[in-house]
Amino acid sequence: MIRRPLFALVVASSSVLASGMAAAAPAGTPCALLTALTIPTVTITAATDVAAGAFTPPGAQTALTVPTFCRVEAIARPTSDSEIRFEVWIPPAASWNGKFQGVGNGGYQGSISYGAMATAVRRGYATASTDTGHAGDDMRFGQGHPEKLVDYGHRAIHVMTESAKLIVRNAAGRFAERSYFVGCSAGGQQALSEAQRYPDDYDGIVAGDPANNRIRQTFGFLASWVATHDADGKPIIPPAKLALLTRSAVAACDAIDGLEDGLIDDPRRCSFDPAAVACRSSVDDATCLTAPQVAAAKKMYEGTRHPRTGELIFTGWPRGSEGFGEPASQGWRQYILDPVAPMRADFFRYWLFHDPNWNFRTIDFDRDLAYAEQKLPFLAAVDKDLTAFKKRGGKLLSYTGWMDPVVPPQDTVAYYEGVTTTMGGPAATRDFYRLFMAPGMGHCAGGPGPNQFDALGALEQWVEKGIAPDALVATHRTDGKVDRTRPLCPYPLVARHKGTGSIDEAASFSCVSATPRP
Ligand SMILES: [Ca+2]
Repeated sequence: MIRRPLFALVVASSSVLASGMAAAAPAGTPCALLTALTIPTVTITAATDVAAGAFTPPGAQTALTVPTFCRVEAIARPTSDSEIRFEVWIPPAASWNGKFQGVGNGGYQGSISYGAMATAVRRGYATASTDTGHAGDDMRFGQGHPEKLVDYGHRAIHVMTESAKLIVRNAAGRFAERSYFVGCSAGGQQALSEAQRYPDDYDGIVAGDPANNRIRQTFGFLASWVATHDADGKPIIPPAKLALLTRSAVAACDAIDGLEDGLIDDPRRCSFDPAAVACRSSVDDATCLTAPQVAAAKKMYEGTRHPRTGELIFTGWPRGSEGFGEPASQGWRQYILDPVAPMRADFFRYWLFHDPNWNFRTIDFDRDLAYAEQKLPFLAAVDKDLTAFKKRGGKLLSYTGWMDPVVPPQDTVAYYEGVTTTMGGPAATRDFYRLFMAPGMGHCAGGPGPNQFDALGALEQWVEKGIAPDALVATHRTDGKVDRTRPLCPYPLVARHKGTGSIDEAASFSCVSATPRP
């Protein structure tokens, strides 16, 4: 008799306790206490609550607009030579979308991609970025530090990813439900490297204008610099004539795709010969190209061939990419013509030959290429076998501008076609990997073609709902106003005008098979 009420009371208390536990969010660790985590080889140096509003990243002049988040700063040292800085930003439980997003880097820059992190956290993601193990873009960081090169090549992104997942788990009290990686340029290489080397890291990967063929691209930069500079190192083609080349190439090839819209749908179909605008006399004026200028442009299109076998070492740059905008980045100036020496020549000096006095004119495109591919394979991401990534259910969404003057789009297409062959054909590849080519788009952004689109949104649909992207609707803006929309189609499909409706409206186009190339 005495026990009964007591028993009932105990039961009642436990059920209150149980329902209370079920209703509450899983117990996470308060932000400031995350410094106490003991992840092997990782030191958390700071963990601070950041208030919504303006956040000015270290060393930056302008502030980013951010929601409230927990900012974790950390250093990973997977080897005794490593010093990989990374940050993890975690939204509070109420605004977290339950997902994690790793973001990529640009070029050789050793810096945390704060802008991309702000974009991710605004979208509700927990996010992470790393400096890839060095500061700045001076390539001398790798001299005498072979492990730092591996960190930059691929390890830093992986270590960041594994550590960030754990930090998010501890901060939120549970693991993220999905993980995505988003990157363009060097970030596109990192994206493909993750799919190839660390297939378990991400459920979905966005690889934009990927610089994944890094070793051969570096040889391509050098060959193209030599082909476009005179013996004194002066650029042969002035900027105004780059614009002339683009105008002439577009005029010659615009209609080949069946629609005169100022865009070359597929520059591989364009055989514009710069000799068509050669000067008729010895007078060199702004409306024509001299013989050396014609020869230099042709070499840019042709790419770099192996001196002994004739094999294409690295593809040339597409017709249309010469100079489609005023900034040096919208054409061949930034990476080829403006530099006083071949871009990334320090790759050879400090990473390959360990000879600061190396003269780039002594390069041997036979033996030196073989040596580089033997010694530095960890710097490239060119494995065409994505079986493990496909098998774990991963989805890979890639895109590239057909006017990209930095990473030649033909190389991105060649990688996609190589994977298609390796993975068992187009249908077996489309299941998990799609490539969207953007006519008239430059390197990651910009250009006369529609070049803004939500790749991550399309990937989320694919990963989370099984809805594969059949097109990405891209917009082009002039002075902030949308003046053209157009579907980007999964390669090898192309957007074709239906015959009615505005050529500036995506709805007037459908994705169809391209006619075979001649
Ligand atoms: Ca056209």
